Amino acid sequence: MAVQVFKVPECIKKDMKYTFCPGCDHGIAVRLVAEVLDELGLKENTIGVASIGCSVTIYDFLDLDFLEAPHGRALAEATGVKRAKPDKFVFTYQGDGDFASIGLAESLHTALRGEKISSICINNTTYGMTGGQLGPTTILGQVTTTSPTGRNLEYYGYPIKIAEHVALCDGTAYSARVSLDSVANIKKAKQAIKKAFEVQLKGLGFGFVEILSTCPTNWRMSPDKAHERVRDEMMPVFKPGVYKDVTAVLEG
Ligand SMILES: Cc1ncc(C[n+]2csc(CCOP(=O)(O)OP(=O)(O)O)c2C)c(N)n1
Ligand code: SF4
Repeated sequence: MAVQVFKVPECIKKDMKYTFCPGCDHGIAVRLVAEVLDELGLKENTIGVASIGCSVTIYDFLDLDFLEAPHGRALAEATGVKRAKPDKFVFTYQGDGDFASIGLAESLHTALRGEKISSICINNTTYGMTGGQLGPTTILGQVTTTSPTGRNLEYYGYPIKIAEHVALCDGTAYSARVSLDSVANIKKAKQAIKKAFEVQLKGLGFGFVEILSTCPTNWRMSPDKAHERVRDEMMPVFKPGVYKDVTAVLEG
């Protein structure tokens, strides 16, 4: 039987220890970003902006120029970088709390302005780094450390559907939601990341991918059970799909 050899992307530092929790989907997402940067030949021309949350450690793994932004301000910082250096490829890597709670204004206004930036947002329905509190994407009924009896509609309202909101912004060129719960969906996630990066390279506007991800530690689940939860509880609420793609209009 032929043995398949997986090439480690050039962008990934070779001497790094894995620091995410076992079974966390952040690891897969970072790997996909690295593969796409390699495939598009962007390693030498990229500036990444890391946010606050478990997402921040992306700059430990990728051999790229990186800035760290205060919590929620990644896209404001990325806007400054892109405007000062329009020839650079600029992307952010953020958590859902960072993107859609403290940073919601920065995020949507970046999309409304049509900044030529790409953004990856990890939706794990909780504040991972700080211990699993209720966040903007926590599902109705979900137990968290700050909603021990489950998210209550009357008290907390509904979770935000980020990819749909980003798609409604006129400056958005691409907005999609993907999942990492299966090999087939991981492949689709990579295609979506590539699209979100390509719309920036074509100067078409803001590119966005929301990635449904696991947080086995704070969900108190095994990695397998966590992926089951993504399928059974998250995907029916946060439906994967492409919510906007201006290239489909232009090309099709
Ligand atoms: C201004 C500010 N407020 C609050 C915090 C504390 N804080 C650090 S990480 C974080 C939540 C991160 O959650 P999320 O963005 O969903 O990312 P995850 O860790 O789940 O990947 C919070 C509230 C902070 N660092 N700065
Ligand atoms: S706390 Fe959750 S999101 Fe953060 S690294 Fe651990 S499993 Fe991943």
